[in-house]
Amino acid sequence: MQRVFSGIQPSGDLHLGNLLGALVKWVDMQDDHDAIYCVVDLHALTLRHDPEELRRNTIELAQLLIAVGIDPERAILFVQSHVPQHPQLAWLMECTVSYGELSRMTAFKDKSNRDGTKFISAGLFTYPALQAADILLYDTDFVPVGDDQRQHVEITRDIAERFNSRYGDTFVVPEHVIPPAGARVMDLQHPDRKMSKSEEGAGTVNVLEDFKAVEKKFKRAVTDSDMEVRYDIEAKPGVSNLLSILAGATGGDPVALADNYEQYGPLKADTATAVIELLRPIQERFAELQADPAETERLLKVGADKAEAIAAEVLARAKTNVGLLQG
Ligand code: ATP
Ligand code: LTN
Repeated sequence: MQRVFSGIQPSGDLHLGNLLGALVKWVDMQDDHDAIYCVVDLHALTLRHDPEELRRNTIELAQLLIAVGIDPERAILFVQSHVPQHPQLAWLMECTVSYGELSRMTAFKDKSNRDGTKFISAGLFTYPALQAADILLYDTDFVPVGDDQRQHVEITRDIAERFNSRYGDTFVVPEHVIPPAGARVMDLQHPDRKMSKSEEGAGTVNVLEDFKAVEKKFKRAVTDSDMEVRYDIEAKPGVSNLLSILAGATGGDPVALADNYEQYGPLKADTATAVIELLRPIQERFAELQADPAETERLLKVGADKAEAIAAEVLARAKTNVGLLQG
């Protein structure tokens, strides 16, 4: 069976972009793939954070992933810092990627600018090396992610190919999987930028959000003044975003869905309803899981043991090929 790996940061509240851009695909792929999913807590250290909040976010995110439909019996679900091979392989990755390549990463440029003149950690800069380690440690064939992660999967492929050509066949070269609808969910208030955990506000819909608030956010979503419902990302970013969300939530096609609407009001109302119906079972299941954090911790431990068994073998292969003595 082909292997799937993906990760998500415990850096804030899970939102609709994460759900439609990545998690829906994660759930789908666990049926016919050998699936491994990871809460990447080490990645969350690259920006300033509060330790207590990180602990809470990590366990909550794991519970949310289970609530969304990741089945820890079928997929391996674990926390990155529980498997020490990740930062170990990351060093080999750092020595296989160049300063120039890392400097070209748009996520780094965005996040280092967002923080303005404040502290920019070295970890934020070398972050793609850790991500490459995450992926390559599991002989991964496919990486389901949102469109914003395309460049990080590309650099992972470049690193794998370079390592293989320098030191002999070591890593599987992975491919990204980006869903057609929902790949890039935009902020409802600023449809020119992606919905993001770190930019919460009236334009971000959280998976755990109260339904009244969800309705209100869609009602107030920014559209435009020409009143025509048409899927055209360039000319009509706000309306196209609503159509993409509706398509992502119902499994439809955004271009075809546009034909059902003549006005913005009904499109907003239907999109809100579809999103609420998508969120309802997730919120119910999350409430149950939240009542028993010890059980989630147990499941994560089982996941980490399974992950480590695979990662240890791949790391040993990489260490041998690169010329390190086995200890
Ligand atoms: P931040 O904005 O703080 O970087 P994030 O919201 O992008 O955080 P991540 O943990 O970095 O969240 O992303 C988890 C997954 O969700 C990734 O696969 C990413 O591609 C996807 N994703 C994030 N935002 C969106 C979005 N607006 N539309 C579609 N997919 C998204
Ligand atoms: N960089 C990703 C999170 C991430 C990831 C990974 C995704 C870390 N390691 C491995 C896929 C595979 C992000 O910010 N969304």
